[in-house]
Amino acid sequence: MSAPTLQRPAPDEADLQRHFDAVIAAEHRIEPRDWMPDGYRRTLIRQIAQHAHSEIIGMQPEGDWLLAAPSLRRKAILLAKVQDEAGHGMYLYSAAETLGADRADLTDKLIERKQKYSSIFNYPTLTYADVGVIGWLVDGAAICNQVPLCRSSYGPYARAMIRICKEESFHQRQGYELLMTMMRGTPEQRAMVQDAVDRWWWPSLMMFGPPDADSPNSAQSMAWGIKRHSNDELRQRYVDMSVPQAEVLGVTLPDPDLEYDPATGHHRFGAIDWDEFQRVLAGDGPANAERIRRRRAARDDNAWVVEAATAYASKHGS
Ligand code: BYC
Repeated sequence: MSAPTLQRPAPDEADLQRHFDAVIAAEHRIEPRDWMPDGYRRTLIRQIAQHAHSEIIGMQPEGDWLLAAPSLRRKAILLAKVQDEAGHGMYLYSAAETLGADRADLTDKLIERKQKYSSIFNYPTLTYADVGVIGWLVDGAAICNQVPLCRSSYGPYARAMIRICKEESFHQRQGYELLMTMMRGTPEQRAMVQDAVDRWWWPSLMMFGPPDADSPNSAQSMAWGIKRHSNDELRQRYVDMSVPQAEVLGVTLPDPDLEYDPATGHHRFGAIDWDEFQRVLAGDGPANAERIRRRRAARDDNAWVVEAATAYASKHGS
């Protein structure tokens, strides 16, 4: 007669939920094999996929200047930056895969416009000053938004963000250095920088998402420790950070209502055009159609490479 096997009863859903809540309350990390509520998994896949899509689509506006960079040095810097964005996309798609998402399925959802990417990348880069302003303002906003995500409650996302933020800091500095160089140049170069700042300032404020009162996901995402600060908190932090940088650079931020409030220690700023934001999200920004068209072409034109690599891998058992 064989000895009876001792089996612990499987924990029921309420136990699992209690354990999950305790991990979140203790500010520990949830890891891929841990039980998690379906809503937590869905929210993470949504946010991480959108973030990955933003990195990949974000290669386009700057990539447009690779063949027209003004010097070999600028070209090498820009090439490295655009390659970094591809790397960020890869880390993030990998993080989404740990949640059970399929990478090809996410790419399809981006192309079919079932998942979003950052509104900012639907604006065109008209001059080389835009490359500098993307580095300064867009990467600056990204750092502001993403440093707190290094403490996100989901382990693979938080760890991916650490490396991404280090690289984003380099991106921000290269942008600022490029703008500093242009501002020390000719009146035409200074005018190009001011024009780029005028076009990118308001869209960069929109990167932080809708106002807290109109942000359907914030409260739950903050309760789960996915987001650490609200959209408006981060936007304010970004404005406060950018004003002194604009002064050092010698540019004017295009907001007549921008003013320091000594009572709060923050800068008040003017009304954001949320209609424009909604139009861009709905697919009607200046470059939405072009961004998706190129992404679709990249998938379709390169499908044979994926097929060949898959066939090779299956033959060689890897
Ligand atoms: N653009 O409830 P909310 C980069 C959507 S990469 C488009 O506040 P949530 C870089 C939002 O998704 C920059 N959509 O949402 C790359 C939601 O839609 P769904 C990307 C936006 O998630 C290359 C709805 O509006 N960074 O910097 O709590 C070169 C309601 O919003 C936007 C990240 O992805 C927007 N701006 O908060 C250079 C960071 N804002 O899904 C630079 C990670 C909101 O309900 N993501 N929506 O249909 C986040 O931190 C958060 O997802 C957000 C939004 C703060 C963006």
